[in-house]
Amino acid sequence: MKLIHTADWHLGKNIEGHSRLEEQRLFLKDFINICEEEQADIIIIAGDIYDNYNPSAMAEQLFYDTLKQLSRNGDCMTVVIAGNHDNPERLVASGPLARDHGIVMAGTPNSVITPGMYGKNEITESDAGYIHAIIHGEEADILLVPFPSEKRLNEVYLDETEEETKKAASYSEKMSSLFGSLATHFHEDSIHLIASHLFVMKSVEDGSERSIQLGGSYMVGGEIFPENADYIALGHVHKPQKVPGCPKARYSGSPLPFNVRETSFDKQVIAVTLTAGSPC
Ligand SMILES: [Mn+2]
Repeated sequence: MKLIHTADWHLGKNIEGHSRLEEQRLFLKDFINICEEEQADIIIIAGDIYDNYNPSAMAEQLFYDTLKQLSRNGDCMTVVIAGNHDNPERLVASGPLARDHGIVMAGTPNSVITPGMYGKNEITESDAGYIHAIIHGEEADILLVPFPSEKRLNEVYLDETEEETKKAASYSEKMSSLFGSLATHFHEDSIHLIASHLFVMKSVEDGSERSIQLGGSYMVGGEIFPENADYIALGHVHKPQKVPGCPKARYSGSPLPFNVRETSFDKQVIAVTLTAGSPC
């Protein structure tokens, strides 16, 4: 299975009053070509599709037009999760229409995707934060954890511990417990994927990210991710990098520089070849 991972498009972003929409349009044209050339089976867009909660009609139109072309008439599955910049309800509002094009949209960690056909591929099983998909005959378990704010995380944080202990648990402990319970869905003979939008400690920011929360209480360690994940597609940090302490987790980075510091390194999208039971 060929996966293409991207994130942090920030469609509709202005810098000092200058619109970046034309540059974003050029990137997306490139991106559509890359996905076509690679014959991607699945595309993950790991959050921050838009730059703010109320994107312009032009930004929305650019997004929908791109999704339609990425779909290759429903042949490719595209998975979209919300980042901290996105309005989760608004982002997924087009979900029912997008489904015929193989597009799967998750706004919050407790989103449950309806099983069934998504374009030419199928979701056979689902739960909050989890789908099992059959894509071109290959099976994949995909954990979807859109930007988990403290409030949204508390809505899905369930375990056997007492109420008091639960309250005292740190953000990182809750995230670790969430991924632990989601990973129980992993089937042995399937590809194991994770898509999330969060900040992992020791990752290098370069200033154009809006802090997920001041004081760093939303930071998690690389060890919170399940060890048997094959690939972890992350969004939030705009510089492409492997996640310290978790080599299977990567930030694709944003496709365009959003501040001067970001002009010193190359931007990228990531292509990953996956086979169940062997390293990607
Ligand atoms: Mn971002």
